[in-house]
This record gives sequence, C-alpha cells and structure tokens, in this order.
Amino acid sequence: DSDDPATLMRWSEMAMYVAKSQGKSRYQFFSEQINDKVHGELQIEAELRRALRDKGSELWIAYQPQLCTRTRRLVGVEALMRWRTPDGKALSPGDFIPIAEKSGLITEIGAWLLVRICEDLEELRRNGIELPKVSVNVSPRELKQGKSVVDDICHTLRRFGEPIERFQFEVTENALMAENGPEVLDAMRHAGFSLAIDDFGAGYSSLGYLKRFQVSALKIDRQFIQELPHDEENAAIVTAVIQMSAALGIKVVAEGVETEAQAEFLGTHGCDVLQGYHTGRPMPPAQLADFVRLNEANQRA
Ligand code: G
Ligand code: G
Ligand code: MN
Repeated sequence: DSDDPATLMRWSEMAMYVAKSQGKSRYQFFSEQINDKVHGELQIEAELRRALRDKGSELWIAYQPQLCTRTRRLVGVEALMRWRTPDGKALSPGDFIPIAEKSGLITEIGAWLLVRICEDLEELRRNGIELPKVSVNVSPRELKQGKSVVDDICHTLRRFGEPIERFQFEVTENALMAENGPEVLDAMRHAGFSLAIDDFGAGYSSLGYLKRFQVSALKIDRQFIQELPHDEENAAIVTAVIQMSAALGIKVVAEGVETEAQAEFLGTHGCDVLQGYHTGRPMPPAQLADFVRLNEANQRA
C-alpha cells in the first residue's frame, strides 16, 4: 500500500489493531476504510480530551427519571452523559464511550462525571430538591483500575457531603467477568453502594452472579419490553425475570418503557420500577427540577 517504509509500517500496524480488536488468530489487510476509521476515532479522542480539559462545558449530564410502577412516584434517576461539540453536533455516548474505553480516557471521564453529578445535586439542593437515588453507568474498562477507584469515588462524595447510599452503579453482565471486576464490585458494595445489572438478558448471564454479588436491581433490557404486551415470548421472559427477582429480593427496573400498555402490563406482573420515554426522557438538571416538583404535586393530589 505504500513505497515508503515508515508508512508501510504504520499502516500494517493499523491493520493489526483492527485484527486484534476482532479477536484472536485473525488476519487483516490494510484498507482506506481502516485508515478513515482509525483517524476518525483518533480525532474524536482528541476532541474528547480537549472537552474534558475545558472543564466540561461541552459535556453535560442528562437525568432520566425512574418511577415506582405502582404509585408513579420518582424513586431515582439514571445519569447519562451527553456531548455537544462546538459545531453543534450532539454525539451519543454509544459513539464516544467505546472510543474512550479503547484509549483509557474513560478513567478521566468517570472521575469528571462523578464531580459533575455532585455539582448538579448541589444545584438541585439549592432549589429545594433532594433526589432519592442516582444510578451511574460504569464500564468494564473502569473496573480495570482496581479497588483504588472505589476510594476515589468515596473521596469525591465525602468532599461534597453526598451520602454513599444515594448512589447505585450499573454494570452490564460482561463487567462481572472483566479484569478486576469482582474485586471492585465487592469493594463498592462493602463501601455501601448498591449494584444494578444493566441490559439484563442481552449478554451472557450467569444466574450465580446475582447471588454472588448481592445485586440490588436488575434492569431488563429494552429489547424484551419493546413488543409488550402482545409478544408472548417476551411477555414470558419478562414475567419469569420478575418472579425470579422477587424470590431473590432483587428489584426489577424495566428499561425503554414507551407506552402506557407496556407500563400496565409491567404493573400487573409486579415489576417495581419503570424507566423510559413514556415516564420521562433523559433531561438536563433544570428540567429535572420541574419534573420532580410536578411529580410531588401529583403524589399529593
Ligand atoms: O444515552 P444513550 O442511549 O445514548 O447511552 C448509550 C449507552 O452509553 C448506554 O448503554 C449507557 O449505559 C452508556 N452511557 C451513558 N452514559 C455513560 C457514562 O457516563 N459512563 C459509561 N461508562 N457509560 C455511559
Ligand atoms: O444501556 P443503558 O441502559 O445504560 O442505556 C440507556 C439508554 O437508553 C439511554 O441513553 C436512553 O437514551 C435510552 N432510552 C431511555 N429510554 C428509552 C426508551 O423509552 N426508548 C428508547 N428507544 N431508548 C430509551
Ligand atoms: Mn444504564
């Protein structure tokens, strides 16, 4: 692909990285697409690094309400990262989190995220609002740092006077098997945090993990919720997960609830918590304040 030895080396190395990212014992030829992809990712990584340095004015956090299925009272929120670049483009965490994971930048993002959440909670408190619970997504790569990450988290929360019990960490099923995963999750629980399994049913589940890690909540992946109540197989899966969780004393959160029919089905079958566009979209903190006030007023009425 080139007459120049240095370029040839660089491009073969790029091809090697692509091969490695797809598993062991593979080969991969270099192509222009690979060049574009690697350059695109490097550019996003550089911009993300800059955005973090700029005290995160492009980065903000959206909070999605979680409501009690029975009373529709707010029981918590999930913190979801958002990025609006200077040219007005909104990048989804689905696009930049995987890149941040590959480059290790996720560690800095995780630290930034927690501070920003504490600042948002402080601002809400000034407006007379205390959130019951905040769920934070943690990626497998963040667990790789080992138990010291839990000390760092506790340190930040102490600095802001935030109670540990207010925080829940969401991990996907594969995080339980990640390098240092079990130790870090144990340390989180011992420190007083609760754990939720995110996208439950979408990965490789080992039911033994639910017991082993004393999980507090299961979040049923939205692929199972989407076609409720008419899809009989999904209805059976969801009902079974709810029954199993109830027997284990684990709370069930339904993700991606988009219709009242889904909410009703979930209520009838004993699902504890609803999260989705139907009960509340991810929203900036100011809007969340209005949401909480309205929710409280509805509870009194
Ligand atoms: O909000 P959205 O649907 O675009 O999120 C896409 C994915 O990004 C979700 O799976 C969510 O768990 C993940 N995500 C959102 N915010 C964070 C974050 O702050 N840290 C990590 N590790 N993942 C996040
Ligand atoms: O993987 P995780 O559960 O963390 O992803 C949560 C993401 O799901 C959020 O980023 C949010 O944007 C998205 N989401 C939340 N509610 C709904 C919904 O009702 N429908 C769909 N399609 N996506 C949703
Ligand atoms: Mn989540």
